[in-house]
Amino acid sequence: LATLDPVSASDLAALEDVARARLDRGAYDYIAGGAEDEVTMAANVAAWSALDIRPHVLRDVSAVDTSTRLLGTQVSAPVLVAPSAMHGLACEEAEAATARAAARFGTIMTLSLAANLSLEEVAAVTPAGPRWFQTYMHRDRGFTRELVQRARDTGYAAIVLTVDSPALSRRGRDIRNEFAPPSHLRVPNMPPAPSGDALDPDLLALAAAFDPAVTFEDVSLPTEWSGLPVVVKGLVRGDDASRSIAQGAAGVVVSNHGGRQLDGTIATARALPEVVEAVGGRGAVFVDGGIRSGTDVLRALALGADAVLVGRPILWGLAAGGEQGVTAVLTMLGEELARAMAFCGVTRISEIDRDLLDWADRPGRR
Ligand code: FNR
Ligand code: LAC
Repeated sequence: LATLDPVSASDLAALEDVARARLDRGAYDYIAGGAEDEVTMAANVAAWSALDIRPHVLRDVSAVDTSTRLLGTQVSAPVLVAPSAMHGLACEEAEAATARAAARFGTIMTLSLAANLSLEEVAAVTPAGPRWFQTYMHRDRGFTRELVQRARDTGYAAIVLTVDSPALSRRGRDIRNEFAPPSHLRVPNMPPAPSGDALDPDLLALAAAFDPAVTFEDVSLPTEWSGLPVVVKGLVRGDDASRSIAQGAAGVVVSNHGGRQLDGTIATARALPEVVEAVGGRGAVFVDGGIRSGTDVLRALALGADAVLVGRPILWGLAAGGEQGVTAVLTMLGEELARAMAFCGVTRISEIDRDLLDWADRPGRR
């Protein structure tokens, strides 16, 4: 393999090619794949590209600033690291490399419950963060409470409560590959398996500890336990978003888990406007799924999102070049966003609005 200079990879697709060449087939497919026919996974990407932009010209764009504030945290660009399981599949340093890259770039690293490092280990490598911690509601509420209190005690600034996984999805690639994570990987934040904390070879068995009986009434529990704000991740409907906020969530992530849960779910770009309207400024609105360029970030912000989360591209960067590769991905997205803003005649994140898109309800649209 040629040694990679990730900064020279011209775009995310090129980085994915490098990652594909470096990873085992099983690991690559686990990351790249989705549920069932992968219709939603593809629709996520296509729906962003389908949004036509109406750039302004002749405005002074000599100084473009992509920085913004999210739930009290200043970030250099509204591009966050999505929670994703087992970074040890992509890189030996695992989540430590991802967290360092996010901190260096100046954005929030969302650590997955299914990380290969403990939340304390990741906090130790990036004490200043910024970091959020993602979990599910476990059947064992006491375990969940201890987890979010450990997150608070080690400087995580918010709890991301993922709610789109009440059942196990069927992922054809993993079934065909008989994918099992390598036995040296641990998932130290998960409830202990009967076999100790070694990773269960049946990956999806991990999800057996998640409580399918969780409801809106439970949304406020992590805040009651830890004092941290809760962001509800994995909804695509305005009514669910509104109810989450009414039950005490500080924000929501419009997400279909990157097409890894219910295939056929609406693309997140298409679901976002309804959620923005229903939340009506009462909380933060984030979105993920298929964001592959800075122009996509601009589109999401134009539809009313406060920020985006990025999943697979982070893992391609990690596999291709470790910490440096993740830094390259975030830098590419940040620079592309700044460029798209300049082309659109806007210099601040707060100036990006729906008027920049050829939107169906725009007056005069044919
Ligand atoms: C995920 N995702 C995810 N989400 C979550 O809440 N907890 C998790 O542990 C994981 N694990 C995970 C593993 C892998 C390999 C992937 C690709 C994704 C979903 C993730 O947070 C996000 O919603 C999607 O990845 C966004 O879509 P894109 O950017 O990958 O298209
Ligand atoms: C996944 C789980 C771990 O999407 O969230 O693979």
